Amino acid sequence: SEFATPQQVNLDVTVNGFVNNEDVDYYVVEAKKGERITAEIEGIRLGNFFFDPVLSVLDKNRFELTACDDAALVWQDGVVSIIAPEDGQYTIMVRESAFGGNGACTYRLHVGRFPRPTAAIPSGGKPGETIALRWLGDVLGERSENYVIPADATVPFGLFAKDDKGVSPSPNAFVLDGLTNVMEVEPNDAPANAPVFETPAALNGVIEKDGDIDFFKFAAKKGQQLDIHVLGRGIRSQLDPVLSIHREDGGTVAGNDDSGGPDSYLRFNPPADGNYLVSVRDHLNKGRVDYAYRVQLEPVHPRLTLGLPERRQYFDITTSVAQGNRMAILVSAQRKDFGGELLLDMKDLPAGLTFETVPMAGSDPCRRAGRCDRPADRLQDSGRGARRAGHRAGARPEQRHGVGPYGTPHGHGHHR
Ligand SMILES: [Ca+2]
Ligand SMILES: [Ca+2]
Ligand SMILES: [Ca+2]
Ligand SMILES: [Ca+2]
Repeated sequence: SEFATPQQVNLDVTVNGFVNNEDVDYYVVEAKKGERITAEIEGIRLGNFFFDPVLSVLDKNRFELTACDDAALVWQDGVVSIIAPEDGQYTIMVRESAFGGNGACTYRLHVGRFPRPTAAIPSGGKPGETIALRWLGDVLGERSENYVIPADATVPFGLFAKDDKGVSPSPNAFVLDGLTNVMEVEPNDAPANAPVFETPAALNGVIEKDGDIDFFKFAAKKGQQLDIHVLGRGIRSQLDPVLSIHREDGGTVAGNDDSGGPDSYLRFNPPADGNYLVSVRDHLNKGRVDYAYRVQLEPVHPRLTLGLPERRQYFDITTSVAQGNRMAILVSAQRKDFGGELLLDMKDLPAGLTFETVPMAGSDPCRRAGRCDRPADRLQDSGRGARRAGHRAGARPEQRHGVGPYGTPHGHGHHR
């Protein structure tokens, strides 16, 4: 469409569309002065195609009020919010970032008055506990609520912001790491003002303005190692964190900026008994009301990551085992902080199927095929049985940090 001939849409709808080459789509909405208008697009997150959308909001004079190409919250999709400065019409523009596009570039555009906070802290907790949640980054400002984490919550998990105007179209990331939450208390820009906590714990805060740095203090024993992860992008925050560990009497003993992405990680081996400080800041010393972080400090846990190397992203693996026949599945295993033999099992197989693997020795290069067998004499009746025997491989691979469908980092394969 053209700016002069946009498609009229109501507020609080989802528009399904697609972007062709050099295509720009215009949608116009009617809003009252002071109303919150948000547009959030799902393009690349639909997983159909490498479609990188850009959103803008224009007023009736074609003046751009706001625009967004990529936002950490929604990956390379965009999200824009305004408070309508006057009664009237506002135009939402959708295009591909390089003005490309084709029939596979489908999108879902959510337009409405719903809340759209860009961060929530604390950004994790224990199933069943009640937390004092702060919603940050909404164009109408911060909001707080008591929130009960469902006792049966499972990964991936996210929080949907709700108010009297609606519900966010996609959740904010929330980590179920079982750690005790510690909240920052400003001012904490100097070690002398650092709140004291005990490990293991998760520290939650915001680098809320340019130049902000947040200190926290804890006691450690010589040789008792800690794994320290800072989740910025891992909780879909725009913050690019820098982590440092300092001695109480001054001097930095460890630090990390990026660890396979903008987030920070280090394994801290305390050189002596005593008090230490953790500090978090932005790598460019920038800050914003939604630059949230979560620092996880835990003892070293053994981790196991299983993968199905033949799996394609966004597709589940289905294995069909023909009657009287067998099928092999390739499984990869990555051990961290433990060694020794691994034995795989597959639960809840359909009747008549058996599964067999040989142990993966500690010294093994990390791949092994599992085998499903289906003897001919066990399933006599047929066509139906044969179709039912198509079985989803149970060992879903763990995904990389931050690529879960709900933006919840769940690369931590803790085996406690
Ligand atoms: Ca984009
Ligand atoms: Ca802060
Ligand atoms: Ca601070
Ligand atoms: Ca970083």
